Amino acid sequence: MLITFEGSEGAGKSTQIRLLADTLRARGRTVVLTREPGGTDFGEEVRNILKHAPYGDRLTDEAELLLFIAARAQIVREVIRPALKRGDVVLCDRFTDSTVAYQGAGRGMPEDFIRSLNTFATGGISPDRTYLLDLPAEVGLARARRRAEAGAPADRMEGMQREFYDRVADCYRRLAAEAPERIRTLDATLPPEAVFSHIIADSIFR
Ligand code: Z5A
Repeated sequence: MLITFEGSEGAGKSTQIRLLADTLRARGRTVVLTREPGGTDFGEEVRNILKHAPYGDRLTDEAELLLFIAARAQIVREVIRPALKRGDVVLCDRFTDSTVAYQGAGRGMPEDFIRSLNTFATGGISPDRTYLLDLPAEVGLARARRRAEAGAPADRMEGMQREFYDRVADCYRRLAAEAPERIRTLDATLPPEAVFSHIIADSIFR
């Protein structure tokens, strides 16, 4: 089973993934926890370039898109596919929908092209379930601001204008409306335990 978590920055994806991994492991499941961009040696280097490289401001939108896709091609073949073959549960912090939302709606690149690149990178693997942690852009930005004030390093991907994050959030809501059988939308303004109670009540965990 491949389960992905999507949403804006600060929506609580990492928090929910940890809760779900702990619960599934306590039930005896083998869980592989991974993230995008990242999850492999190559992917983590790409992540560093995308988020923190000093020349990051000069990275073009096109190069950025292809880096996300390259990291995805690697994680699918090196981590996700083998884990699914073993019968493990794979929990992935962001996946294909992020590229549609951020590079498509956010950066304004053609969605059809991004979907084709996603299919190329994944070899057609699609999540069995996606949890969309839906959060108004201003709440996510405030959570990210608090993190920056607490000393987190500057992040190239978090420097966009408010309109960018509104487009991302709107795109996620549209994707959820288009694929209700896969994507479950959760109110990420609720306390973490309340959000998790909705996830663990999902019939796929019975
Ligand atoms: N990106 C892209 O553009 N295209 C792609 O194809 C892919 C990614 C795959 C990855 O950054 C960036 O890459 C991301 C999209 C882009 N960029 N932006 N901007 P990342 O992995 O570093 O960050 P993130 O994915 O945006 O996650 P995050 O900011 O680390 O947040 P999170 O994992 O969703 O939330 P969290 O760490 O669990 O919680 C954040 C804080 O809120 C923390 O202090 C928690 O204690 C608190 N929190 C968590 N849940 C709650 C609730 N329910 N209430 C109140 N407070 C909460």
